[in-house]
Amino acid sequence: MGEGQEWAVDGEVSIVLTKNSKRLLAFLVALVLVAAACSDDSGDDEAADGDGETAGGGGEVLASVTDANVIRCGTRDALPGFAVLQDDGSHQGFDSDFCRVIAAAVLGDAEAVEHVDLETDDRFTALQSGEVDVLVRNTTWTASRDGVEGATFLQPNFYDGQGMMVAAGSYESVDDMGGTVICVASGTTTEGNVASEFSRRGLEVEVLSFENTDLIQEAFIGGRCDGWSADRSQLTGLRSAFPDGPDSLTILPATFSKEPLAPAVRDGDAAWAAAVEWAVFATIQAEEWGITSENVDSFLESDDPNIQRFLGVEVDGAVLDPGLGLPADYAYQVVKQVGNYGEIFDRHLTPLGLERGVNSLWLDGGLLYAPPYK
Ligand SMILES: N[C@@H](CCC(=O)N[C@@H](CS)C(=O)NCC(=O)O)C(=O)O
Repeated sequence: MGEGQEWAVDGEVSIVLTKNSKRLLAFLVALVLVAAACSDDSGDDEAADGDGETAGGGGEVLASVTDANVIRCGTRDALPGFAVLQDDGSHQGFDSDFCRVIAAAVLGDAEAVEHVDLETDDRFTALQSGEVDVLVRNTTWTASRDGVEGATFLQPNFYDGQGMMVAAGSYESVDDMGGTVICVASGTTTEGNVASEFSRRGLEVEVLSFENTDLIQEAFIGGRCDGWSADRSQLTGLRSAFPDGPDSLTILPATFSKEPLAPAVRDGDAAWAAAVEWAVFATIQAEEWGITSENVDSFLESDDPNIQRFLGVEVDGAVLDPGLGLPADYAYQVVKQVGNYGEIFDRHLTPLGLERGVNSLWLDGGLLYAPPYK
């Protein structure tokens, strides 16, 4: 993508015994059908053992999270706008709120979250080892990570792209930065992208990698870095909190990668993955219907059966249970306790000057689209 160019890209089945015997019967019929469908699935053992079983793949994490009544969410403590540890010990930010979205959906309590601070380099090990149940940590979904890190990536909560930040007045374009030193965080997509981008432009570069952003900032202030490269959203947040003030830094116009930042869970638990993913979808769908934390109660009286189902209201004498292992009112709890996608964005990212851009709803030309809850 060229300089100055606009960036425009692009269940264990959870059986809930209710007094409603009809519903149980319908469930058992569905279960038999699923089993039949699976046995028909000749030659594809992997599908039968995994996602092919709909709400049946794994479920251990979903069960352990429910038992513990808390979600251990891998995140960060010093990323302005996304996840910042406050003096009172709470976490504030866009990613922190998506940890709460998952807790509100699964446990009905947005505060049932243990925010686990992870260094960039340690995040996949923490996920693989079970130290955390989910990662919501400005983590880019890539093929290699999907393939070798034992991670299942879900609906991105922020579509980003990599950029370059420099001292104001020092450089106008990446093309002017041949032979410079660029500072990045280690264990990130950022490192490799800098090398590829400079090579693509026919420029020499030295990449200096640091464990975290505090160290990058120190090096930058100490004059060791000509440029600081990271996801644009991060650069925006970091610039806003820069000790010499935001105006002392410029983010160059070029965006030179796709960085879909997505929640990730450990491979092998399709039920847990589905629960997390549908929690994120709820924020998007709620925004599409104009349902907010403020007005959600009025929607409980909606005449629209789609909205009623979404909020866990009875339609034709039954509450929809799609077999995701989520409580019927999960979307209501997400919106009521945390808000819809737009509210979360406005709370944390709009104040930084970030625009919705590709993170707008599909109806507004963006990439955010939730499948129907039916
Ligand atoms: N999205 C990229 C970069 C994510 C990342 O970890 N960035 C670093 C560099 S800004 C970060 O979050 N640092 C926060 C910190 O370690 O303080 C990835 O998944 O590799």
